[in-house]
Amino acid sequence: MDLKQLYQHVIDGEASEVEAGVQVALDAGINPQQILNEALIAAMDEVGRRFEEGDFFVPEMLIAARAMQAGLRLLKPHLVAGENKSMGKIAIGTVKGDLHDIGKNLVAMMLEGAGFEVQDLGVDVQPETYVKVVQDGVGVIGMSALLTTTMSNMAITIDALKAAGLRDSVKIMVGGAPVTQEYANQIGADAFAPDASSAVRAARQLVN
Ligand code: B1M
Repeated sequence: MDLKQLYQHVIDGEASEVEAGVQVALDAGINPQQILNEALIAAMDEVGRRFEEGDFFVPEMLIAARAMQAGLRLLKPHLVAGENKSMGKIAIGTVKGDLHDIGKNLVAMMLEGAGFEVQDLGVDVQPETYVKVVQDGVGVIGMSALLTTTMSNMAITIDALKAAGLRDSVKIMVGGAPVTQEYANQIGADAFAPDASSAVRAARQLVN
């Protein structure tokens, strides 16, 4: 099984073929990060492109996402470094109105591997939920958004934290495909990360 074939199985939404393909690739000694980037993530980009062009619809996107997640479960133990020292706690979620969770899950997985205690808030996370976790003592929160229409809920969440008098008690990291460093600066986030490995680097800086 080469990576091109694996890439195609993700696009076609063939979960069991994706699982088998990831296993074969791992057994062949292919670097797990390369499997992730060149097959799984690249395939999701292509799925997004086809959706944009009207060749794919939501069901195809969903089936491809499930196939990707099946592959990701197998890759997980190979991607995470397994750091034992606790680096602190991070609560991470996908913002209100947004149901995309593959990227958020990947970031959570890498953070866990780097020794952070991760509280996964799930998807469609209301600003009040972030306020509550900060009230409960979490020092770093992560917000993910995949839609241009939901990005603004990052700013709304930051405003809710300010209104609750909690902005100075928490560090905030943001990310997701439409999010940029410029946007992070504009809304007053403390860090932006374009991908999961940079998210780990940024989180380390935030807790230091
Ligand atoms: Co959606 N969708 N989707 N979708 N979907 C996109 C995002 C889209 C770009 C497709 C397209 O048109 N090309 C488009 C958004 C357009 C826009 O706003 N500009 C889109 C749309 C329009 C929609 C719907 C509105 C479609 C509809 O119903 N008409 C709908 C919205 C539903 C909702 O959320 N309310 C919708 C639904 C869905 C599915 C449910 C079918 C499914 C999601 C399933 C799931 O997540 N469980 C889905 C999918 C799969 C996609 C694409 C194809 C793939 C997303 C993905 O998983 N990428 C996507 C196209 C694309 O992104 N190319 C698309 C792989 C993932 C590893 O990357 O999430 O970017 P990503 O995460 C990266 C980085 O961004 C970063 O690290 C990750 C790892 O490198 N990162 C962070 C992410 N979060 C971070 C947080 C951090 C730091 C870094 O700190 C906290």
